[in-house]
Order: sequence, then structure tokens, then C-alpha cells
Amino acid sequence: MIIDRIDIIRVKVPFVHPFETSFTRFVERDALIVKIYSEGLIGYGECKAFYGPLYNPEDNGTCLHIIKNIIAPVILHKDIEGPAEFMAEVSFIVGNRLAKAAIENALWELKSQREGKSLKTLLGGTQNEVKVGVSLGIEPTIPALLNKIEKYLAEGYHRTKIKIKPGKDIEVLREVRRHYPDITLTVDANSDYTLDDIELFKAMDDLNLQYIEQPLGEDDIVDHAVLQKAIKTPICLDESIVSVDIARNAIELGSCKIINIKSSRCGGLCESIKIHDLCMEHDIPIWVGGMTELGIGRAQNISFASLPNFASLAHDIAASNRYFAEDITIPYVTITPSCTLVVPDDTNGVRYEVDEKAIDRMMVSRDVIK
Ligand code: OSB
Ligand code: MG
Repeated sequence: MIIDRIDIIRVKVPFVHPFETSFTRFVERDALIVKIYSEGLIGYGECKAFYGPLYNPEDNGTCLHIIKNIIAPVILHKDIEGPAEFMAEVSFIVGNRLAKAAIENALWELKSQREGKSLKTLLGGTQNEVKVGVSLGIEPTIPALLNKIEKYLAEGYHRTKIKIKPGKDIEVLREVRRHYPDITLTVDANSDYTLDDIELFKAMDDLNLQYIEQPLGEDDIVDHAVLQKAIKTPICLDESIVSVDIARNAIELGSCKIINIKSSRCGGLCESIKIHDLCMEHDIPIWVGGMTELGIGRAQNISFASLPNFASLAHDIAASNRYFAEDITIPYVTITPSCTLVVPDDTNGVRYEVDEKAIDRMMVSRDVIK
């Protein structure tokens, strides 16, 4: 496919409720949307970077630069066969996985249109519906958190994940468990602890958590292996898993028993499918992680989650209204009464179209490269 033009659109979309993690308090989704024009077709990709390099080493500023000044010259007016060939073309770029993934994702959309096949079919998805969990931010008080838990349990969310940070961890979790002895509960530390906190994680073994997500450094898999040997609760790696090679090393070292795959964090769907397959070979359960995506990224995550090894655990692909009053797809991503998401496929008619007018309302800048 000839790449005729690339637009990079920066949007800001307010959150319905601030989302606090150990590394920042988000009040809006600051995001880049890439729009690739190719031979009369348009493919969209959502860049998952944030306003600052707080969770990933990249942010929207670095992604804009890499896409505009490094990636675009490589693909503009060139004939790019597809996502895999694109990844080979940009393999000279070290890191910058979120930037590559944004373009890679848009190329998958173009491939889907060109071949008249759903993304699910192209990726090898096998499931018609996927189960959804909710990720809850740090709240100012325990009653405020319990309120949020109640709200999302009432909506049917299959798993409750709670963000923790030092000083807001074990007492909060004990209180949650006291109120909800039986719910599927997980925690996400977003790398805010070290091996000095090993006793804290041993204490969490009493709370029947499904997993503890990324307790230690975002670039560590060695200390995680030490911690995993010291506790019974499975560790689920998030930040640390940025490639299939790191995933293989982490599995070999015993750094985790579960992996959360965010395709953007790993440079796109091509690499992420390899991680999916590797985990399947090694009986490592996986689930699709979230980055508080807008509708374009959210819808792609649903298709990715339809791959076979994603069948056991709930995904961080909430309904759009968990974060936004207004989104950029028609319809908004919506859960079924049993709190699942129906995977768009070749026959069921489920489609998420991009709402250009909504993008225009939320746009703060636009770079056109042609
Ligand atoms: O660590 O999983 C994470 C949001 C932003 C950055 C990192 C993470 C998260 C979430 C939210 O937990 C998941 C979602 O609902 O999109
Ligand atoms: Mg996480």
C-alpha cells in the first residue's frame, strides 16, 4: 500500500473522574491520533503515550517527533506491504515502541480494509466475546474507594484492580477484603516498591489476590524473580515486558506467573502476538492491559483480546464511559449485560467507526505530512 499522507492529531479529552496512580494523577487523556491516507483508504491508530514520560519512557512530545521526523520519511510515498514489513523497515529505530505501535496499528486497520477482513480474523482471534475487569485509581479515602468498587461491581465488572502506592497499600487492601471477601481482586503497584518491601508483599499473601501487578522496577526482571520465589501470590508483569525476548527471559527466570500485554508498550501487535504465542507455549496466563485508551485504541484492544490464550483472565478494557463522557468512536465502546465486549468480526456487524467531528472538537494541534 502506498502511504500518501499522515496526519498526527493531538487531542485532549477530560476524564469523568481523576485517575490517580503511584506515578501521577490523570485528569484528562492527552493523546495522539495518527491518520494514514493510502490509495483512497484511511487507517487510524491511537498512540498510547501520555503527557509526560511517567509510565513509559516516551511521551506525546517524543512520539510526535519520532513519527513526524523519523518514521514518516521512511514510509511516505513508499509502498509498504503491511504491518510486519513496516516493523522491519523501522527496526533501525531503537526503542520508541509507542511511536512505532501507533503507525503499526493504523497499518493493521488499512490491511483490514484492503482485504475486507476484520482485525480479529487477521490477528487469528478465536473468541466472540471477552471478559472485562476494572482498574481503580488511588482514592483520597477508603470510603471513597469502596464507593467506586461498589459502582463497578454493580455494573458487573469481572475483576477489581486497585492501584497502590507506599503508605496506601496493605491497610486499604485489608479493608477492601473485609467488605468484599469473595471478589476477584488484584493490585497494581506500578513499580513503586523495592525488595526492601518484601515483608509487605508476604503480608499480601493472606488477601487472596489473583495477582500483584508490577511491584518492582519497570526495567527489572531479576528482583521480581527473587520476590516471586518469596511469595505465593502470582506476580503479573506489566511495565517490564516490552518485547518477546524480555518475556522469554522473565519466564525463564521465574520473574512472574502472569503477563499483562499492552501491544503499544511492546511496539505493536506483531510483537505482541509473539508474546501471546510464547506465553501459550509456557502456560503463562495473559490478559490485555489498558492505557486509558480512547475508542480507537480500546476497540483494537478488543480484537487483540480475542486471541486464544486470552480466555481465562479479565482485561483492562473497560467501557468507554468508565473514563469519558465523550469519546471518538461511534458507537462508544460499550459492555454487554454480562460485562463482556463483543469482538467485531466479519459477520456480526459490530463496528467502531471513528467520529471525525468529535476528534475536531477535542483537537489541540494537527501536523500534516504529505
Ligand atoms: O499500569 O495498567 C497500568 C493506566 C495508565 C497507565 C498504566 C496503567 C493504567 C491502568 C488503567 O491500570 C487500565 C485501563 O483501564 O485502561
Ligand atoms: Mg499496570
